[in-house]
Amino acid sequence: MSRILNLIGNRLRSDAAACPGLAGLPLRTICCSPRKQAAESGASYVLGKRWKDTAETVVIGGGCVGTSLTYHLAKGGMKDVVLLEKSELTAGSTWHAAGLTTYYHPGINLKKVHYDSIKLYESLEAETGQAVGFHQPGSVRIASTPARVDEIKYQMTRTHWHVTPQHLIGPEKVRELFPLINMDKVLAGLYTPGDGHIDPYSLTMALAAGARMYGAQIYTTAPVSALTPTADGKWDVQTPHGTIRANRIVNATGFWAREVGKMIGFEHATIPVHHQYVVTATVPEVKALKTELPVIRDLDGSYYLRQERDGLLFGPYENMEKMKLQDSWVRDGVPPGFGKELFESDLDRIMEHVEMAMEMVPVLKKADIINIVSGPITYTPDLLPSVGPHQGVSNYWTAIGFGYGVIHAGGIGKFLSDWIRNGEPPYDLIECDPNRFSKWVDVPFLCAKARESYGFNNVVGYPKEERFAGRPTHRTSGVYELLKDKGSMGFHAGWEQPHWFYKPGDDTGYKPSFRRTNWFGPVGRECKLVMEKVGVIDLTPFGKFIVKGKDSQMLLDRLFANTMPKVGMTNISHMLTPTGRVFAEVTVTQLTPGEFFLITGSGSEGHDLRWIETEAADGGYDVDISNVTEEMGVLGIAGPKSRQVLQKLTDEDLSDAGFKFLRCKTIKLAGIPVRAIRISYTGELGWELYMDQSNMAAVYRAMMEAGKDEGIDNFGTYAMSSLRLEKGFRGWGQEMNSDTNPLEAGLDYFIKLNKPADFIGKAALQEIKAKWLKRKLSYITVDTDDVDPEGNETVWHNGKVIGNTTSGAYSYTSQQSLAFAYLPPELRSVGQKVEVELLGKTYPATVIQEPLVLTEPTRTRLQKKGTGKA
Ligand code: THG
Repeated sequence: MSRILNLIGNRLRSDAAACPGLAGLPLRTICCSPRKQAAESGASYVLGKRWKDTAETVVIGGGCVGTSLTYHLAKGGMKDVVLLEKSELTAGSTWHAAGLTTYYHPGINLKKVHYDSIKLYESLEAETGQAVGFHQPGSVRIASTPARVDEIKYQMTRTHWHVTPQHLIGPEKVRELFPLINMDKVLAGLYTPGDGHIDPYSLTMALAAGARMYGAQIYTTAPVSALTPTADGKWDVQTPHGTIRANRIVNATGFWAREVGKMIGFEHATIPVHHQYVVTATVPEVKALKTELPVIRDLDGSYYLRQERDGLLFGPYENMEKMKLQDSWVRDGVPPGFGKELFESDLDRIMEHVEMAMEMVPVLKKADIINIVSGPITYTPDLLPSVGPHQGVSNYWTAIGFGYGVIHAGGIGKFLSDWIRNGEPPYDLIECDPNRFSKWVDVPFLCAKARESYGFNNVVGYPKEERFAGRPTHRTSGVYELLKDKGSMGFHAGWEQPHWFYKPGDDTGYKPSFRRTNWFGPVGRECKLVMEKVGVIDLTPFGKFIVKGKDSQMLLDRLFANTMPKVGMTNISHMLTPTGRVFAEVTVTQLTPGEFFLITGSGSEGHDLRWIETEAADGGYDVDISNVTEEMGVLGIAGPKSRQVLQKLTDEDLSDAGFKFLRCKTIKLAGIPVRAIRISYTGELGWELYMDQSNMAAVYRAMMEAGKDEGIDNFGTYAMSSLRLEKGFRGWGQEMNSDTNPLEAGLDYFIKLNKPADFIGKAALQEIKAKWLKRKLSYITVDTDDVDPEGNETVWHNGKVIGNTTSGAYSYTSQQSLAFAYLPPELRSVGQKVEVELLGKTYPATVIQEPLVLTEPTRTRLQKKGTGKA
């Protein structure tokens, strides 16, 4: 180690001034001084290329992401695709990236992105004639604690129903694959063949070559100086060489994304962080190897390590206190002209990880470090990129916030190109929707979250993971102060919402686990409360919109597959994509003639709003759309005694005849006006009460006081999830999303193919209906022990993968584990036995009839029938 430190002291500088030192950078890294290529004089030519005045799509930013998008658009047949790069291709974060590629991603959808990237990178050289330096020695994620082994098993069941190959291997196999490892701490490994690394510079050049080959125009030294929307929804993209009129623009500008966003009034949620990696000189033991070492990720040491020529390269992720943010770039802007430059390296900051790496791979102790690269990479609050059309403006798309740009570039370029060309996303990628962030993200939040995300890069990924940095934001409901110390809070779209509540004797706080943990008992208590008495829940995070105006009914009839409710009524309606998949699930209420109130889940506020606004603008509808999410608070009250409690606070007739299921009325509760809808996602008798945030505390206190005799209490979202599952209610983003059609999701009841309006997706759905469905949502019980399904697990039958769960929970009412799962039609009849994989074991599961527990309206109907009153 002292040798390394000496070397650092004497030889190492990796900032731009020490440019010649970069000769030791990985072979494929090019010199850091930009080629001095001035634009040719005259406005109509740039670098010898004729300037185009118009374009179908202008992609701004020539890193691997922007170049990949340009390649895919052009290859997909789009004419007039232009890429504008302010200095030269790869400048920014691409050129200094470590270039790792992996099939692994803990998310469900991102696995597809990684897969598409790798498949593209494998074939790009043959297609473009440009070498890309792709090495695929495989990778091993190393587990050195029992929790890690569980994490691997947890991840495997989420992977088995994908194409990605993955193997849980023992320590001996780890050593066989990576002979230089010290086995002391190795318990197991997750081996992924096909993983490796690629040369980001060559990759970008190959994508650019491909893009040009398919007809795209790439201009370098073409910085965008202004973006001006035109009256017809297009953009004037201004550069020193001239202006391009574009039908759409895509911001793919990496750490410049905020600067470009500001040109049109957005503060994008991205921030540069300093990422360092260390490159060694030749290591004799590495040189002596016959085959290239796989990439290893020492998760508890929090670094990746791979072979670089005959040496090693390793990159650590420091913890959130130590990591370095480039927050001055957020506050003051990126220094003009920053291109192929690096930051001053700082070995002290990563010393802990260097030591851990030397322990795990002892040859490192003798290795000479020839370079430490410290470059800016962008982070978002949740480490996922922001990819897609942006809400609030027409024809502006983003592909920004990539912490792992090289592995995402290929797949995201394809995803976005498909979406742009086809008008709908090719598959669900809601976690990367740019509209998951909006004005509630401020700079302190962004900084706190980027720190946390960076520091937690290799943290154990538990189900129901909760992260606490930067909370609360200004999105707290009118009862937050009353509830915040009473239970465990969850974070949804910037809001704090209780997961579950504490009682004396409970083991409190956030105790994550792959198995049932401290909330398991208390959530059962809350389910019982709602099933037998009455509970109150803060539902403020719902996204809430008002759509009104002359054409409102016409617009909604076009957007939704259900018939629009009459005045004073509510229904559940789905927005479908043109190919008939479920883009959104919304409850719709007609408040007054032509005035509609739309309510969606917290995670889809901006996602749904953007879709509605785009259709309204593109279709020329005369409507007024407003987002009332923040000003409006929501309390849910549910349970057999909820009517009795509410009735004490109002003169309004709340009887079943006076206030029917799925009706909406403005009533006064304890003298306070609230909009009440008789609906409850618990399936029990209940109301949702919409009111001004400032009235929430008073209404909450009045209900708690009025309900004392009935045993009223709080419940949280965990109980809600279990209760809705018992009733067979589907959840958007789980049972249905833009990967599923409503017929396979069993939503037929809400889809009105015979309604006169030609709603989006209708024709496609008619076609789907005429065909045989390959899979259908099924309802299963799972015979587990101390672990419950939570969704996305593999379903097996006779040793074969036959499907996947979509959500799961323990049903306290029926005392068994429950899940929804997609199964092939021949294996989904009631009584069918299948198996669900959980933490490396398969558990017996049985297809059952829906629902397991009757909902209140159904129960009421049945009871009435039973007593002959129906
Ligand atoms: N409340 C409100 N809006 C919402 C939700 C909510 N929007 C998003 C999401 N949740 C919508 N999901 C549902 C799904 C089912 C039901 C309510 C919201 C429901 N279904 C009954 C059933 O299936 O039996 C009634 C259906 C019917 O008869 O039409 O209640 O929770 N405001």
